[in-house]
Amino acid sequence: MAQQTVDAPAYDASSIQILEGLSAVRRRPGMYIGSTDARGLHHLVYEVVDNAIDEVLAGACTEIVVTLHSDGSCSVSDDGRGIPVENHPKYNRPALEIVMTVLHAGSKFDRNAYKVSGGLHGVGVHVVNALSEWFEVRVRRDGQEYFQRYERGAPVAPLQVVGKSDATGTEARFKPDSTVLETVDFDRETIGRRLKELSFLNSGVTIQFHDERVDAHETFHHAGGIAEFVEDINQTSNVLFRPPIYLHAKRDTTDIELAMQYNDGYNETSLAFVNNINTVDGGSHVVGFRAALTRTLNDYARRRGFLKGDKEGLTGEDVREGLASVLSVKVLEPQFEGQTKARLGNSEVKGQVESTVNEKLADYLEEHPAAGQALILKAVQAAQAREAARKARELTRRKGLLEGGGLPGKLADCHSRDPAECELFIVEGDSAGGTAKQGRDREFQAILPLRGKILNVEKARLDKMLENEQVRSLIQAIGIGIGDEQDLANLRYHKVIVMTDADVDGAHIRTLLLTLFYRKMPGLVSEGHVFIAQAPLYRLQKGTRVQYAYTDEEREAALKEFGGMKGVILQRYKGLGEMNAEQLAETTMRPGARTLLRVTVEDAAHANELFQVLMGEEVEPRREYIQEHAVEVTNLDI
Ligand code: 0RA
Repeated sequence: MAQQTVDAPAYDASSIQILEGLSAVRRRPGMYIGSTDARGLHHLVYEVVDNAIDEVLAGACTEIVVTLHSDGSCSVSDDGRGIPVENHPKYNRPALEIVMTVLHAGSKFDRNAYKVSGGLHGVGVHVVNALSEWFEVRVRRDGQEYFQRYERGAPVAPLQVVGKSDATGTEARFKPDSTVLETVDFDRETIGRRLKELSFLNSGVTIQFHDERVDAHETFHHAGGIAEFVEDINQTSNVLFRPPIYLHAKRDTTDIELAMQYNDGYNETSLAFVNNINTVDGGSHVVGFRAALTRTLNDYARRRGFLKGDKEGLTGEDVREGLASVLSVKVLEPQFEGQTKARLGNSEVKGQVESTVNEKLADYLEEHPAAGQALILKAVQAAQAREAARKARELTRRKGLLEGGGLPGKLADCHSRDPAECELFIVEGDSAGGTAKQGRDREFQAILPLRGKILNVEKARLDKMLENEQVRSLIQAIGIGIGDEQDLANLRYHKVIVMTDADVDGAHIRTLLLTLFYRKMPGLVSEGHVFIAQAPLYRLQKGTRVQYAYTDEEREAALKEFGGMKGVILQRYKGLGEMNAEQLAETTMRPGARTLLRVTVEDAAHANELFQVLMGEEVEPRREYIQEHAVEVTNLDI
């Protein structure tokens, strides 16, 4: 069939406006997608996927297929209604072209009531288009198949009819532009996590995910919705009751869904979403949920005689110990606040969530006495442990543990007293510790060697943790305290650097340390003070020429540079202890020469999964998992 042009727009004032809009996006991409790093890159994928999810919310779409192609492009196809193609009177060109090129065009078509706008969300497909080397869109609707291609945001030809089709839907394929983005390398796991999350949050959809670069394929479909999400979070834990508590209600125009289930651990994994956006900084919906949980469980505990009348009752922390929960609300006009726009501001939502949870959770407890008793006993025990921990803290305070009263004997401190320039290297074992001491710059680099097992904090409460010598040394050296008595202002080193062997044991110790920081000194991680030192895996020498390789790929590249294996001495480092002090300094410790990775905590659910697999009983999957996922880090050269 001959290709047929739908509409041939003249090059007029409105097209100039459009091009100006797109070049504004290309000039300041960060303003639209937050940043131009990996996070910004993945934001492009989420933007297109969110548009397909809007079709799901409108009840018009059940299948989404996301593909990472070998040519560096990503495609997202859906079986929704298809982006409208009819002429847009204001611009006198097809609506599709307006959606693809003009600010917030999508929001003009009222596709579903619960819109995501503001902040970094719902910026519009045109932003993805503007930041793509090319973008091809294929729309099936009204019996036709339409196609248009754009390059760096501008259409290269008018919209065309390319065939007939009984189906409806949209297929968008784009190649991110490496001249405006720092990285164009999609991370399968990052994208897969978000797609999985979306499939829990929108139980009717099936999302297929293909990574053609490595021939990996996954299908996400969770008819059980957020209740299944909670089961997934708890999959490696011992749960106190099954199935999770689930409630769903509508208050005014706000749609409220909550699933929760306790496990026998001590930590909380609670996720909250507003219109499918993960509000990591909480907000009014979370405040309402927490207030209702504390109030309802206290009422129940008192009525059932679990709390004596004179006792002060259960605190919020008590009732959230061992809690896994997913709260998903849909709000008509969400106001996202905070620097990363990850907190819900709408104050009316607090009361709506609070009254819903109060009412429905009380009903649940009446109808499920066995589950009620199990969870209330857990909270009462948490309250008792809190009291024990308070006493333990008093004791340790008297011993001077928490307030800089003395430093651990094994610490080789630095001279400088300016925390901003000071660095603490946490090293595995006395022998590597000795080498690090010789190799350091004692002016600003301190060394703390740790010996033996570090306590598994996932399984221990504060009072038990403080009995562990390694943990006490760390707390003393770092200086900010522990538990709810932390003060980041007392941090003694602005860089806390974990330096472990590049083997499985090293990865294990590293993960234990990061678990400790993440769980017990969260401010240290979120403020970016935790780093991982990257030690080389190989040393290559030919004559007087020496080169270090940090990965197998680098080793291969170095061998090539040296002109092959001939005459090359290749040394594989099995541990830090095999390097001499000068080598360790020049490869791993000295600013300017070393590579540090800054530890970020992106995704509480993901971190929880890692820690729980790590702490599980099965050794083999655990080892594999640790090696594969050891830690979420972003590269940072210092
Ligand atoms: C505007 C209006 C309608 C649908 C869409 C946009 C739409 C956009 C995208 C982006 C990816 N997939 C999409 N699917 C649909 C409503 C159309 C109607 O009412 O028929």
